[in-house]
Amino acid sequence: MTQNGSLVDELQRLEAQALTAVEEAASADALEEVRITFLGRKEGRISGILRRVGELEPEERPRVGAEANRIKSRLQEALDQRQAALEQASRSDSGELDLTLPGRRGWQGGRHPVTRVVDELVEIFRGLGFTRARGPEAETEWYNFEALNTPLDHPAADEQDTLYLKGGHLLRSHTSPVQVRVMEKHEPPIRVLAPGMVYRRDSYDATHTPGFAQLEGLAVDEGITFVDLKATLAEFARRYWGPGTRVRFRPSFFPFTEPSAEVDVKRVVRRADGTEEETDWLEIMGAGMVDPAVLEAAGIDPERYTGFAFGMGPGRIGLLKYGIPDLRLYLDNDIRFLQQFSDR
Ligand code: 2NL
Repeated sequence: MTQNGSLVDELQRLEAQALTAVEEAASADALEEVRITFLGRKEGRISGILRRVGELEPEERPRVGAEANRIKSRLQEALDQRQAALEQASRSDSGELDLTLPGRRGWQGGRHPVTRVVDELVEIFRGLGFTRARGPEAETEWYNFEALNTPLDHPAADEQDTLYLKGGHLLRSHTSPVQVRVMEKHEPPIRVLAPGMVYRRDSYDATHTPGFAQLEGLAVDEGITFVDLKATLAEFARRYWGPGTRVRFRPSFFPFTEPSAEVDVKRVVRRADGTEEETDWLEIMGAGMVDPAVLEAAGIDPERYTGFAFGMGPGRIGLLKYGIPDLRLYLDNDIRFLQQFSDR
């Protein structure tokens, strides 16, 4: 290879290095460094090579000069482009902010309306000494029925009403099994809440869905009477719906409580003109004294302890609270519905 050829080679290696350095320059200052390093008149590396042109035969000099000029202008072009790109970037992320533009709100999730109601109910009962418990949604016949004084030939345990899984389990049809599990594990005094989803074989229409939220409560201790049940639920109702709320107990039946009652409330609502009006009686829950057979099945001595229990549907309470016309709205996950209950 001639002397000439190796100078041209050196120039081309410099060209490649210079173009990489231009692309990697992250600021105007860095870019100016690159320019000085390669194109600087005195110390620049291209000038350095051109200074050695004198070592070549005279007829070889023009080719080196021409190659150097081509590289210089190519490099200048790359420097200009890179400078424009850096300027553009700095303008858009700091220089020309329009401070008068309205802010952009990010998406933020919110609690499902039923979850909101559950949290409010749990919070009120927490103030009355109850804590929240959880348990499996796939249960055994023992926990869902037999321990609750409900024999398997009872209509509730029928395949018509209950969703059975393969392998002998079923989807719990109430959250009572959670409380049975609590009674098995803990000595009284017990004051526990069991909110959660429950499942029944049902139609899917405005007033029925095969899965819905339930919230049950249980208190077991020495000396608990129906008076404690009435006082607890009346206090709850006044904390949830306001001090003027009236509570009514009507006789009823559940296999797991004796005696049993349906609980109704009459709310005071304020009209637009400021005057007040009482609503009709609304059925909000079922309740009763825990049947001694249920205590016994969970390993609690019914001679020593008594208890009360209640169960309500937070979804149903939400219907009243928010004026929701159709239970299916809770399960459709339509963002236009859910957004109305966002926390902000
Ligand atoms: C309703 C009625 C009720 C209970 C649930 C219960 C639980 C245990 C023992 C005794 Cl471990 N009772 N739960 C009692 C009465 C009524 O729910 O209408 N629920 C939506």
